[in-house]
Amino acid sequence: MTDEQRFLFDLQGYLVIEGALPPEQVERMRATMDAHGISKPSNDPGRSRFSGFLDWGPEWRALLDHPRTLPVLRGVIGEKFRLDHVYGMAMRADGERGGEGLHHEAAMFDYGCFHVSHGARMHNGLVVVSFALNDVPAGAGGFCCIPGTHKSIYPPPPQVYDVDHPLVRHVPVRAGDVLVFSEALTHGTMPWTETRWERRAILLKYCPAYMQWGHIQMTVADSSAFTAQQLRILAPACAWQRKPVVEG
Ligand SMILES: O=C(O)CCC(=O)C(=O)O
Repeated sequence: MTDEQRFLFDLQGYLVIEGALPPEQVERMRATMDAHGISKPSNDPGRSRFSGFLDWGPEWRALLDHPRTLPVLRGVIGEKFRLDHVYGMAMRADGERGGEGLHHEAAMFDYGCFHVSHGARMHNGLVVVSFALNDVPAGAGGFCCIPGTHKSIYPPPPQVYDVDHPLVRHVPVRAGDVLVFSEALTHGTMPWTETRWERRAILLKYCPAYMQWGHIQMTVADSSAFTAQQLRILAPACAWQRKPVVEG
């Protein structure tokens, strides 16, 4: 993780890594989505979700420990982290407005969402790595947040939990970019308005190795297809004698 990335993540609660996936790979991944029948996308973030893609081949499995995101995960969570759960989002501009508005705030420790500094480093609970498979132009919809709320001291007043509130920032990205954010950030999804294409995003949610956020442990169809490093990321939660993700 670079000093600039560390500064930005600490300041805003999110950062964007540009051009992590080359255009040919993005194209192939979109085609794979089509082949798996990810159709009838909805503008309701809650109903636009799909899963199972870690079993779709090496390019999908490689998202787990992508060389551009791995250093950031090591920097914001630490050397011992795990994948908690994943889902993709396929959103269509259909005028429907869905349920997943702004949510979360700083210091939701009991809920596994936190961002704190101790000594010379930051510690985060649930952290999201979101790969964009389509361009998200300014104002098109998709991820939005109130920058800095991952460490605000006072609870946000109810009126800011509205995607139209002036404090809420939309975060534009290009296909192939990755957005990394803390779940302690007040964030949500703006309705998708770009009619020429859908929003397609792949979200991987990581947490410290000692913690499990979701109520079920993630499973994959064939664990022999994953590398030893990827299997360390997929291992169930534990603290005692946990191995660092990156060996050596
Ligand atoms: O990318 C988005 O639209 C936001 C996803 C979200 O709200 C979350 O991961 O908790």
